[in-house]
This record gives sequence, structure tokens and C-alpha cells, in this order.
Amino acid sequence: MVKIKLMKIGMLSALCIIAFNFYADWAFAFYKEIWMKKCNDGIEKLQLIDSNKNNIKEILVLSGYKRLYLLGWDKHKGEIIEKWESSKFSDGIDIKYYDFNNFLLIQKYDLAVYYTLFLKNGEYALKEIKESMIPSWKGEEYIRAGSFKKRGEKDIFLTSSSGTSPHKKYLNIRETRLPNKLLWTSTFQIQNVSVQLFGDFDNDKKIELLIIPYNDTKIYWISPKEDKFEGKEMDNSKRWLFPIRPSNPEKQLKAGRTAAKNFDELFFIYIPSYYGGPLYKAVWQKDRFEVEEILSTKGIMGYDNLNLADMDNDGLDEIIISEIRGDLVETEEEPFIKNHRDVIHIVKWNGKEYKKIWTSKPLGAITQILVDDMTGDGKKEIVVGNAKGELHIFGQK
Ligand SMILES: [Ca+2]
Ligand SMILES: [Ca+2]
Ligand SMILES: [Ca+2]
Repeated sequence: MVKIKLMKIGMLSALCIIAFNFYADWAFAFYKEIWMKKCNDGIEKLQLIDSNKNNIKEILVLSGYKRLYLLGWDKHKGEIIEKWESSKFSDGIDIKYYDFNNFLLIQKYDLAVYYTLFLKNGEYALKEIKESMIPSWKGEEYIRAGSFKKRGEKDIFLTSSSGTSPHKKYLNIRETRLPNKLLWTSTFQIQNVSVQLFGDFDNDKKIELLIIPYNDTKIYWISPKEDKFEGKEMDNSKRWLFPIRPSNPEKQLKAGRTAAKNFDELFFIYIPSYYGGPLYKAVWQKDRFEVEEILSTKGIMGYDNLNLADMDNDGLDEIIISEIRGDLVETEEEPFIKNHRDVIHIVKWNGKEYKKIWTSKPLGAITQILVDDMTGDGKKEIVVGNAKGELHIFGQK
């Protein structure tokens, strides 16, 4: 009798898993390319901005020979169109977007100028920002905006300022309201501030800020305490959180909720080289992060461009990640990859394990992936740029 019952339960859970997998695969079967464009030069940087404040994001594209343009959804035409192109900039520029106040910092060689990209009478234009409006703070460098109050909000921003040695920096927390107010400066110095993550990792319903300096033996856990902030040092000498490559931490480390809805997990790609690396997940357990490899590089080159987003609106994030594929050419100087055929995977937790449930066609040498709702229908799209200058958007129409 007991045996039969157990068998039934076994069969039932097996059926549930089959049903789940069927549902998951079915939900993602509708993902297809909805838009594509070939530019003359490689895509260098993609940035999501909501320039007209309607909660639908536009895509700011910086391409090889420093063309700066804006793509976005046209609701009348029902398609993605090119909305604006800057005639101002030709070469040598880099962009940085201050997402809390819509400021766009355009750096041309050594000269940095702040602009807002605004819409007036249906036309986009760049407007230089008056000096008095610029969130400048002598000797401080803007890092990112975030919140200790609510996930996804941006009511404070972080800056770093140099201490006695140029490699050591203090972290500052400021209010985003202009003129901004300095709320806190770390009492400790952080070597090469490289990775900062907001999240509720210990499930106490309060958001903390995690600072993981590159190649350091400590990490910092910062939380609000009364009207001040408290910074706790934590031991990372055993490197249970691996050193993150500091060149582009945005693409290799994210916090999100893939397996549980009530606390944040930490995901990171450990990259020893430019062939990508395996994907790890770190979950807070009582007094430390437990680290586990969830996508191994056995038999493949590696993963890059990590994104977390809820693609099927079930309240849990999926992992959107690129896998580097191509022909590895070994040379004496440095090996390189010829004929890149990188793909994108959507990876979903099925209650037991992480499973690849959708894989794109080969997309060349992927330079960046962004995930958000670009069309305003509540479903997220995947935007991909590559070194050949192709922009692809995948979604459900
Ligand atoms: Ca917490
Ligand atoms: Ca989901
Ligand atoms: Ca959409």
C-alpha cells in the first residue's frame, strides 16, 4: 500500500516536471527575431534609456566609428524605428548614462560634457546641461544609482573618491535629489571599487549593498542603520566569491531571484580569459555565501553577457546569457577566435535544476545583450549587438 502511494507520488511529481517543462518550453517557443538592422560598424555599447518618460525604453547605440543613435518603438507603425542620430559626434567618444536623472555624459577624449536627450515637438535633441545642474562633486566619480528602500528604485547614488593612494578609494552614498546631499562616506578604503550590488541577500526584508572589490580578501556589506549607514567587512580570503574581472563587471555579475521569490541570489561569470567562463550562483547561508557552479564550460568555450529578467512573467527571473562559439586559433602571441558563432540561451530554474529552454541562432561576436520591454506590451525583448554591426531584437509578437 505504502509502496503504491510512493509510486503514485513519484509519478505525480514526474508528471508535474514534464508538465512544467512542457509549459516552459511552450512559453518560450514564441521567442523569435522581431527586428534586425545592419550598421556599418561594430556595436560598441548599448544603453537603455527612457528619454520620453513613458516607461518604454529606447535603445541608445554607440557604434564603432562613434555614431550615436537612438532606436525605439513606434506605436503607430508597430515597429522599432531609428528615432534620432547625433550629428555632433564623430570619433573618440564614449557615453555614460546617469539613469537617476536622465543625464547623458558624453566624453570626447579628455573633454566630458553633460547633456539631456529630450523630446520636443516629436524631435529628439541633445541639450547641454547648465553647470549649476551638473551633479558634480569634486574628486568623486559616479558609480551607480540604487535604493535601500525598494528594489529597482533609484533614490540614492554611489560615488567613489580617492584616498591617500590612487588605488584606494572611499565609497560615498548620496541622495539623488539635486542638489545632492552626501549621506555617508565609508570609513574603510576599498581597493579598486569594482562591483556593487543592491539586494536582500539574507532574506530579512531589508536591502543591503554588497561591495566586492577586485582581487581583494574582503567584501563589504553595507546597510542603513537609523539615519546612518553601517559597513561590515567580510572575509573573502578563501575566494568563495571569485575575483570578478574589473573591465566590465556589469556584464558578469547580477543579483536576482531565479529560484525563490523572497530573497536575492548572486550570479557571476568567472572569466579567466576572453573566451568567457562558467556561471556561478552564490546564495547567502546564515553567515556566508555558498557558491555553486550552475553552467559549466565542459566541452564548450564559455559564457559571457549575463542578464537576469523575468521573461515569462511568472515572478521569477530567467538567466539570459551568451555562449561564445567559434574556431579557436592558437598562435604564439595570443590565441583568438575566428568565425564567431555566439548564441544566446534563456536558462530557467525548473524546481530541480537550471535548464536551457531557448537558444538563439548564431549571432557572430556578441558585444552586448540588454533585456527589457521595448514595445510597451509587458513582455520583455532581448536586444543584441555584435562586432559586425548587427543589431537583433528577439521577442514575442
Ligand atoms: Ca537583507
Ligand atoms: Ca520567469
Ligand atoms: Ca515587449
